[in-house]
Amino acid sequence: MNRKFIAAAAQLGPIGADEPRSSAVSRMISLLREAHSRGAKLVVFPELALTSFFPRWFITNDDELAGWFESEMPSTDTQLLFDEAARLGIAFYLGYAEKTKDNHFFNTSILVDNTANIVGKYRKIHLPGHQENESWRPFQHLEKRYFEKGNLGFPVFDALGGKVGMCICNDRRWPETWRVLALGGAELVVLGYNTPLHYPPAPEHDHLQYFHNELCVQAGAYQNGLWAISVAKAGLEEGCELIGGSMITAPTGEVVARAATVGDEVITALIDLDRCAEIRRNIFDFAQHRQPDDYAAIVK
Ligand code: ING
Repeated sequence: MNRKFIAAAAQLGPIGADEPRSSAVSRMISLLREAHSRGAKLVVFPELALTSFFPRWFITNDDELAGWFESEMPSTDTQLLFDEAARLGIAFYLGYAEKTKDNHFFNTSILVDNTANIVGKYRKIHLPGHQENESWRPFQHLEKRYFEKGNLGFPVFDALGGKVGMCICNDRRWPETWRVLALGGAELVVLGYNTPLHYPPAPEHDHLQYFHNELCVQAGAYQNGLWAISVAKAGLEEGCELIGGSMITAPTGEVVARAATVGDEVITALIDLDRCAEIRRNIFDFAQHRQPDDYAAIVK
């Protein structure tokens, strides 16, 4: 049985602070339909895709902060997205801010199959940024303040005829993310991100943000012999320029599709999960060549 299917990255442009979730959802439904017209069976949306990237603000009012989170999934607004995806027979990845029933807060992603069932959940482990308001910054990055570290590990799920892993944004910069998912059998990793062009602690790296984005994903894909679909929330969002650069990357590390804008944009590519073997049976055959006895320092 061939394991080929068309996959799409559904990049989103800016989402305003006052833009209702229903607006973001209707934009995502338009992208679903565009992806469907190109034969897509999987659509990947960005990190925190329902709202503006609120960790850029120092929020002191607990109710205001809680307003950025979803306490149910699907919610009334997102039910429309689930319904349309099922109608079109499309599986999707959605990033959102999760508030659990027992009052825990995570930067979360879900994998939803083509019958609107949530078949996988991941909670962001590598939380970048800082805890306290740092007034020297032109904008904050308070993920460490607003989210708890993910508590689900790096799980891999049976979907799309193969093994699919998820991660979120900063996770993609850490080689451990990709390797743990590959050791779990992942043949495809899907992820969303919100990455500012300006990095206040090291402005001399601003011109490198697109390069670092591609470097991390291409390395992750090649060094672990897996497909990667990485999707931006992009554009000038509430005064903060977010990079685009959504990509579909092959297990060889080749970028097979790349976004050309910093707005709402669909890119697609034919994914052949069996192509992972070209890498995983050869150069990165873990059983043959990997030497974990010599890697202890990594987990100390
Ligand atoms: N955003 C950024 C990311 O890791 C960042 C934070 C930007 C870290 C630039 C380092 C350099 O892509 C999120 N949301 O993690």
